[in-house]
Amino acid sequence: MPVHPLPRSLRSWLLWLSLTLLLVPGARAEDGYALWLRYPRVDDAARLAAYRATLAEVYVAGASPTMDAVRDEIRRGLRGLLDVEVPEVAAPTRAGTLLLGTPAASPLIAALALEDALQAAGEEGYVIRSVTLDAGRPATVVASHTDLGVLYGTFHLLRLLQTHHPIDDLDLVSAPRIQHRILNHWDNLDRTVERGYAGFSLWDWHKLPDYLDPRYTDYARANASIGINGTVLTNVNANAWVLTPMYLEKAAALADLFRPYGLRVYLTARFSAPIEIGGLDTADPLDPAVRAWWQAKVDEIYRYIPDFGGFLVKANSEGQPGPQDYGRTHADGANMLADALAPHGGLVMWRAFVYAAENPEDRAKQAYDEFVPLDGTFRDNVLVQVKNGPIDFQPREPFHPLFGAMPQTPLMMEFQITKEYLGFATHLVYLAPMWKEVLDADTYARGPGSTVARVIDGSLHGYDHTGMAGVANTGTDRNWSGSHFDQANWFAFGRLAWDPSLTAEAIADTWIRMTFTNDPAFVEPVKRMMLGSWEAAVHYMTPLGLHHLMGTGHHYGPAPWVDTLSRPEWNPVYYHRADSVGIGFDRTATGSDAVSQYAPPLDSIYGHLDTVPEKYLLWFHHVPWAYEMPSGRTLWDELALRYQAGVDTVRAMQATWAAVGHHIDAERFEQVRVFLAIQEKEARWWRDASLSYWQTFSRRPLPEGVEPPAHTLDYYRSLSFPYAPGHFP
Ligand code: GCV
Repeated sequence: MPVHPLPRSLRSWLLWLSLTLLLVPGARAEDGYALWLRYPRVDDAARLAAYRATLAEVYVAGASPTMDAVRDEIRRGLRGLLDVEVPEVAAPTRAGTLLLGTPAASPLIAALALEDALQAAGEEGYVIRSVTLDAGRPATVVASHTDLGVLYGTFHLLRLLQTHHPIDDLDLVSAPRIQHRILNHWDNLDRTVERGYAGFSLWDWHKLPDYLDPRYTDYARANASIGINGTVLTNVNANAWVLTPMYLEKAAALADLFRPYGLRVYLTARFSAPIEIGGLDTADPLDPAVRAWWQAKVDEIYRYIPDFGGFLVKANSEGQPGPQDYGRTHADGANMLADALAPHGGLVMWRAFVYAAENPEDRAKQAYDEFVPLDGTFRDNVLVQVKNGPIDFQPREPFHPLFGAMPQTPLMMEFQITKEYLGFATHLVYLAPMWKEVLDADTYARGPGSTVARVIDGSLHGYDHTGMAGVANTGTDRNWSGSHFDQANWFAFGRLAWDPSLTAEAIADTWIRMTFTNDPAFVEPVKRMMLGSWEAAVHYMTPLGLHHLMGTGHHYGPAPWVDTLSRPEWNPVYYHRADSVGIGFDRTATGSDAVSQYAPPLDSIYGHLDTVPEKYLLWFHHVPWAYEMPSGRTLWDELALRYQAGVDTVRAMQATWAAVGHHIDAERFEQVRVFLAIQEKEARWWRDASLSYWQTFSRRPLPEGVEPPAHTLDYYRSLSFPYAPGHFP
């Protein structure tokens, strides 16, 4: 028998690696660090020749740190994609000049009569156009009113090359539909990341402000490439220390690095900071000493960071201090901070994620009850930041009823990019379809067509400020997001914040081409896999409107049986209400009446069993196990088959991946392959644990086609994960 010094799995992996290197031209190990900003040589010879002719030289107008970033990126991009050194010239010399700049910086660009298009592009938007210069020479221009717009346009042009689009007849105008496109880092000063599954925090606070990790610049590049223009550096479960001079100096160093990329720095404000670091004995927002303290603190912050964006605040929620501790309202608290920030042009993003243990009302109703009466009482520089759904980033939720219900208060969207309730970094779940479902939902606030997207882009109510926040999924892992496919969610968040009307499919298509390859034999199946991945996770975790069934604290895996936590609304049994009759939360008029928080006709659509969309059935209704579903099956059978469908889809994803892997590098292929295997195992766990538990109520057999559980319910109940990542009790 031959003796193999290496284990079999490692041997086959090495074989795979060497075969890939031999067989796939240009395939080399990739670790994912470059994100979607890989610039590999264009592998279509005709396209490459056309690009080289159209982009034969580069003229960059203007000198500023942002224009330096433009120069750096175009050089980097063209060097990689065209595999030639494209010269930078002081004036066009031949056919095929790429002109990058503002009309203010360049008479040449000013002479191109782009004014109408530039007007439409606004401050951050840009124009990309194929033009003819005086001498009759064809050229391409990327222009904007601002240097930042030129940078955004440069990334767009590179995207066209990366996705192999023709560029000889361009006429594009692009402007963001949302003003504040912001990442929320739930990063702590000790570098742990709440709900972070990609290692530790990117911010190395201890070495800042002296050591500036080159990764900070790549972070800024990545964000600028997708139009993100703000970053909240710290966790909403805030630490007042970040407002002390020592930390402000560190935050300022990051702000200085990010500035050329248009990325503004924001911080979270702990409401009790005047007590904790200010030596006061109250944080009452109406107390003159407290107000003076915040004013002085804000003035100080602006001395460190002259373009500081403002504060994000979680108050009177999950134990965080807030104005209600002093008998004041959320508006009193937000307005105090807003008054301090207003002279500097700063914003307050005040979160509507509030619910209280003492409040016996359905948790799904509490934020609406709290905030709607305050509509119109917030200062002009306050935005209320609302999670996409009324509970908490569940695998699927109906849109939050606050959207459409506060016409006089700018509401901004809060999505979660990190996958706290969606399988952490190992499960492949592409989130754009979920975000699109919410953005495209009709609130009916002003009749049909009053979509959530129109609420947050300000067009429905005429808001002065608009914003979209995404809870970041980045960390120190080499691939930034913990998995290669989670990069797609960061990318999709930025693209949707720029333009919520983009489709999930178009975003996936672009991302796959930039991140892996343009080969349609890879792009098409992988795109289909991504587009079906969210629904698959909903099926194997929380089908038909079920929600909040995850393990206590860490939210890893199923634990629908938990009923022992001190706060009722922290127990999964609060949400599913399973009994011998049926399952689901009655939120109709006979139950908590949460449906009444939705505008007509949605209140009635959601409120009746025969009209409620199946996907929200158990969110709004307690439904008998024997209830006949539109499919003709009983609810029990339908539920069980949904769990099975989720598992089956993951298996199909595994097969897809195995079939297309040879189109890409072995390193990324292998990690995705293993992660899909983990996902399949955990999808079975979800199915088996959940169905075993539901069966104790339904007392019905599993329908044909559903695999029997591998273990007993007691086994699933016995599992415990005290060290699951992302959770710091
Ligand atoms: C930052 C959920 C999460 C918490 C998070 C909270 C919030 O409850 O589990 O980790 O805290 O949402 O959004 O404030």
